[in-house]
Amino acid sequence: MTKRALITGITGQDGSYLAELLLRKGYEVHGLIRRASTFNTHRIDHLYADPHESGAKMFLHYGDLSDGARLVTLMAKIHPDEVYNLAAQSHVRVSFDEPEHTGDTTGIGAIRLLEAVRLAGVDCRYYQASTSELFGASPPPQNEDTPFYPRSPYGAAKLYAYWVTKNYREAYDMFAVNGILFNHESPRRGETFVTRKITRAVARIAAGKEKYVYMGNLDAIRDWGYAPEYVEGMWRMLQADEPDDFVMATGGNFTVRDFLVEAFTRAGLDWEEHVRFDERYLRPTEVDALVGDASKAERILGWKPKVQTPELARIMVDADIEALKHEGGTWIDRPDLPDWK
Ligand code: NDP
Ligand code: GDR
Repeated sequence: MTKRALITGITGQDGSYLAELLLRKGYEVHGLIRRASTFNTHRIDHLYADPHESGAKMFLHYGDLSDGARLVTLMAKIHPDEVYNLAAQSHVRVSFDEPEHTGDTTGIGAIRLLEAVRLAGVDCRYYQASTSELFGASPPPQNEDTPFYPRSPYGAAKLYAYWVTKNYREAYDMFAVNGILFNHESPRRGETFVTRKITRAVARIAAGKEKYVYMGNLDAIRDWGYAPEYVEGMWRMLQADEPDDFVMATGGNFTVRDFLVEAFTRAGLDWEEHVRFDERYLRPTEVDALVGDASKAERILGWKPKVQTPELARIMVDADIEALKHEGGTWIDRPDLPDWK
């Protein structure tokens, strides 16, 4: 029997890699997309086949995590075997500007989806995209037993989503799990997250299109892994014998400055000549250091990432340099960034 998956957030970085993975594994993939006045499916266009054609395996449905009734209708219509809740207002800095919206989608959105599963009477496995931001101010290394101490409206909203997922597991015997994922990046990373902002700027500076990139706190420590490896971890979590929560991380310990050095050096540039400070990119409360201990995932799921942060930086710089050569012709190039990038 063909397995059926529903992915919320399918148009995002992780959603697109997960859709690719599941299609490769023979799944029928259903994705929730938001109606927008412009197309927002550039990351998954290469996977799409006209549903009128025989053999189409990916189907997109309009919906929004703020619309609970629609989620119930879709759940009843699709009857998925696996649900991956990846949708969220996922930008930490933006969550200070839009705290209520972030709470509504990133937090309450999760319970709307869990309720939709319950109300539609669907027997499925549920994955919640939890995050290392839950640990916030708790010092590294962080694992499944580290106390949570979120430092942003985003982190607090994800904390709610984490606990309702665990609660539905205990209250209704659902196979509902949290993947507590540390930062993971790729050439498909949103352009306003720090790694992609840097690698995109490196490409543009190397091509003479820009001279400077404006940055915030360079001392923050992160554990940056490679997104395609992490979506494989999500899938493994839903194939496990028992529902449980897992940290996924590389264990690497790098500052934003380290990432800058690696990325600029890859293009033969001196980062100090091109990086300037702008306090706009500081956060009212910062998460100083996130370094994950993913030994439980390795022990129980056999999951171990291969790509470490320096190699990731090189992959992303190379991809952005390549994308710039085809300026205007590929989805990767987006010259019209808003001013909060
Ligand atoms: P992205 O920001 O790239 O993608 C977010 C997705 O959510 C997009 O498809 C977006 O749709 C969708 N979305 C946003 N709001 C709504 C809404 N109200 N209703 C329906 N869909 C919505 O995130 P990533 O792919 O990087 O991350 C995936 C998930 O994992 C997120 O929940 C994130 O918080 C979490 N996470 C990410 C980590 C990372 O390092 N990448 C680490 C840990 C957790 P649209 O395209 O229309 O905007
Ligand atoms: P983060 O990612 O907040 O860890 O959340 P982001 O890339 O935005 O920031 C990482 C660190 O870099 C510092 N920083 C800057 N950040 C941005 N965006 N822009 C800048 O100019 C800049 N300068 C310095 C930040 O202060 C921060 O310390 C990501 C998201 O994907 C979340 O959804 C996810 O849950 C976590 O990772 C794990």
